[in-house]
Amino acid sequence: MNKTVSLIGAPTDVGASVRGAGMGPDALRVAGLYEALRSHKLNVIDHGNLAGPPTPWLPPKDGVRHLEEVVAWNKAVYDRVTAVLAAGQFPLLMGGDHCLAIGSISAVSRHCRRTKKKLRIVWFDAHTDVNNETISPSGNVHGMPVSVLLGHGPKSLVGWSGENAAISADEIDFIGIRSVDDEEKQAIRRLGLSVYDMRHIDEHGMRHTMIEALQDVDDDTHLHVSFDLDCLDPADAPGVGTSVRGGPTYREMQLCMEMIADTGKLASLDVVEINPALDVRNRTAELAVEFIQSLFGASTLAR
Ligand code: 6HN
Ligand code: MN
Ligand code: MN
Ligand code: MN
Repeated sequence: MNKTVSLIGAPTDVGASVRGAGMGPDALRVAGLYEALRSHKLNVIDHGNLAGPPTPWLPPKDGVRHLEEVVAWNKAVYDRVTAVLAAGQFPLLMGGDHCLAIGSISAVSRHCRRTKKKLRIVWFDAHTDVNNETISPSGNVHGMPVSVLLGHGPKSLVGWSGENAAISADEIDFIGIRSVDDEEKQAIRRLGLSVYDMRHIDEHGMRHTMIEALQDVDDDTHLHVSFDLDCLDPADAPGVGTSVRGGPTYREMQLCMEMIADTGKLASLDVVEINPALDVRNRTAELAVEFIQSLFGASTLAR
């Protein structure tokens, strides 16, 4: 039976620093995500967009911006991802900003525990998103999801998977990192996170980096990819709110996607931080669709 991919739109910028990521789901639809997946012989269901509160656009309170609205959006994501996984389908979350990974990965974590799968996460990003409400320089929750998933953050966001920590530090690898806040650096060290920053990629090459990141993926693994489009170089992906120069090249990123497809273990995906208001003719969403096709096994020669 062919795999069924469920597209879940979460049109919000509630955790972001600039407006516009809420248009991400439609940008991906306009770029032909549904048709692209269908052309790879996948069943695809577009569930449309989840509903949630508007972004109030207020300053942080107790170190966090829009906590109540962030909780509401993530709850909607958590419930839908849970339902899609329970139905035996592949959840593809179309964000929205990266705070939504709290809901999606909490649901994935609970599912893995229930089905006795080993969870592995690859986090593609320019940033590590491991701030919390006491150290974040901005209060924007899109800079905090990893910390929350590790069990550190506002009470109303922590513990959704059934455990205080949805994931452990050894279950996540970061690729493409080149912007980390000062106190975030200390948190990374304290937590013992595997961060493959751009210097590592420059020195060892993307192939070697991905071999390391994927080394303990086995038959019992549920592999989750959290793909923040600002991981890419802004020359290729200008439509993001927090761009940082010096990212992986187009070919390096294609190689990542192809190596993940080769594992055959990809089981859930977040595609986040696409901001059409900052983009040039939907280029970033179109690029995302290309990479998603590679994640699902498109390759130059094999069919
Ligand atoms: N993202 N480290 C910065 C902050 O505000 O915490 C930027 C975070 C960016 C988050 O792109 O998903
Ligand atoms: Mn991110
Ligand atoms: Mn980022
Ligand atoms: Mn590792």
